Amino acid sequence: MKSILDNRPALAKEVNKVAEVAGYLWQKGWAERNGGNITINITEFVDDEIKALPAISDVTSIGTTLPNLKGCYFYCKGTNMRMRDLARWPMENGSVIRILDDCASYVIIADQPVKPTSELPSHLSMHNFLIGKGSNYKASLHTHPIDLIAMTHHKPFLEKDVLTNLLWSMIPETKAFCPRGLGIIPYKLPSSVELAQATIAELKEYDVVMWEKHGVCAVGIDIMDAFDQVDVLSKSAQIYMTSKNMGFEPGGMSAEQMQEMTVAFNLPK
Ligand code: 2HA
Ligand code: ZN
Repeated sequence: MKSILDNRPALAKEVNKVAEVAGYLWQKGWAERNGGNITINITEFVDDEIKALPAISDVTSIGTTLPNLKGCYFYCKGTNMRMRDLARWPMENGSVIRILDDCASYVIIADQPVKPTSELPSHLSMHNFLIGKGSNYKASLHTHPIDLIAMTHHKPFLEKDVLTNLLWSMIPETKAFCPRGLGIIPYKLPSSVELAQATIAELKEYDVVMWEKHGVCAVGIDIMDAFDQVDVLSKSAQIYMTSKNMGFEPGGMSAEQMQEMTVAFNLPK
């Protein structure tokens, strides 16, 4: 079967990275059933032939207007599709969409009419925000990491930067590779425009945000970068939990050790 990825190695490489990450999400137990979603801004790979491709779906409303997305193209995981299937067949469990000139609706253009993720309003709002601030980030990831979600069931962890500082202090790499920390968003209905708006408000300060009792949302240069940030936070959460399971409160790196690290690695705060 013909695919939009045929003879487009640069585009195929990005979609293959999505498939690789989808496999990791499944292996980690972060992607039960259809859990989680991924979108990638692929506009830079769009040539005249792709621009001329006809719609293969009806025009569908996004639910919000996103002015920076005019003429943009995204690869999106399909709604109800499973990460474990996407890992093997990314173009059967996801599709490419074109944002229409009203900036409030889209059509699917390839390969098959797979309806995009239920979290499309929040994903596209994040891309709209990133473009607006001139960011080179192209990927948005939502997933359900067991350890990090469990931590949001404890009220004191929902205060600003409590989890950021706790997780950073478990192992030096976490601050080095997730230098902006972890934002917290109080529980909101999945897929809602309210959740999308709260997410972009937090992205001003963080690259990874927690949706209380639901999951994380991360942005990055590519999908690997977004995944790696969640992965280092999850590693820290595991060290915390393992220490608690051994019956003690982990001491964490001291303020001096954190400061030394921040200077040595030239980190922001
Ligand atoms: O796609 O994770 O939040 C399923 C979800 C929705
Ligand atoms: Zn979810």
